[in-house]
Amino acid sequence: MPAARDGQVLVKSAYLSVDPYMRGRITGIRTYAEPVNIGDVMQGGTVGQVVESKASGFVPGDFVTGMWGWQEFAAADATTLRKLDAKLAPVSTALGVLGMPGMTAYFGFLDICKPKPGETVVVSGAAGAVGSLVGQIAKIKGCRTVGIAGADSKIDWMKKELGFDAAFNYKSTSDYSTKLKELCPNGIDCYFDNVGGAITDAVFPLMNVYGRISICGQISQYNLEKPEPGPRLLSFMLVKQLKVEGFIVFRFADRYPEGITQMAQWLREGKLKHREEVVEGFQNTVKAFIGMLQGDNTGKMLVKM
Ligand code: NAP
Ligand code: FER
Repeated sequence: MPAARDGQVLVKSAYLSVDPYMRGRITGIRTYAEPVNIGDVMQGGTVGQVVESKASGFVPGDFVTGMWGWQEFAAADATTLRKLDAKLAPVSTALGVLGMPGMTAYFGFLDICKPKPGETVVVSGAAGAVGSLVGQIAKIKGCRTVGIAGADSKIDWMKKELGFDAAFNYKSTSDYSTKLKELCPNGIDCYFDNVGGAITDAVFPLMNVYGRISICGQISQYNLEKPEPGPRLLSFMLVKQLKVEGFIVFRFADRYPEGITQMAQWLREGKLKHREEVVEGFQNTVKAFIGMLQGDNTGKMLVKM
């Protein structure tokens, strides 16, 4: 059991987040962040309750969110914590729709794709934490929305509950290009890419002139031991005059209050739905993480302690 020092609080975890980026953190390779090494605590977003406080502004019982990772208790610096109001929204939403994935959807789509009413938006990974929100934001902005995901139950949910205009299951579809042409008769203006690989290869040739592509994730590639050779896509960028931009959500950190306020308002107004796939028990965290990478989740995958 850790002990809180001055300026710290002792927190008891309530929810742990499992996210695709964690796969990259355990490769031992440094990117913008240090890798998690063997013996380290696995890093990740967390929600918990204050047990003991040696910091002003926090009292036992407060719900907080932070990055203390996969552990049951932690002594966390108060400066790394954000207090949550359990009356405003269930605290687990701080790891999903009102947290990092929500901000990824909001800023990564609106700021990079700059969608206009009537445009066609394609979203890959469309039934997951980020993609399910992107599709709904696109509808709020008046776009025609087409989603791609890996299970019939996910396709049903996206079309019946989330308002996607069309969607298909990439695991039971052999020719993505023909399917996309059928579902996007006016071509594609915006593509929000969560997955990369063969799905993205099929989207590029169907982009309209001045189309915009937001590269959010490439989950189909995260587990590969060597890079996959792919078709050459830059010619499509040239002749269609596309804008393709990758981003990491943390670049928008100073604008999170705006994003959280807007997403919370859409939730209250019933314009935005969200779903959580909750795995119970700390001992099942690794199972939840691997399951998320394999598509077990509809919406945001969480572990409840
Ligand atoms: P998620 O979509 O909730 O969960 C991952 C999903 O990926 C699975 O449910 C699975 O659904 C799908 N998937 C797994 N392998 C796949 C494959 N080979 N091809 C196609 N789909 C596959 O996860 P998330 O947290 O919302 O993240 C979605 C993407 O956004 C990830 O690529 C992640 O790295 C990225 N992301 C980026 C940022 C950023 O700052 N740029 C921030 C957050 C997330 P199916 O059943 O559909 O296969
Ligand atoms: C993600 C995929 C990749 C993500 C961050 C990254 C915050 C960053 C990769 C790296 O540079 O290590 O889903 O989410």
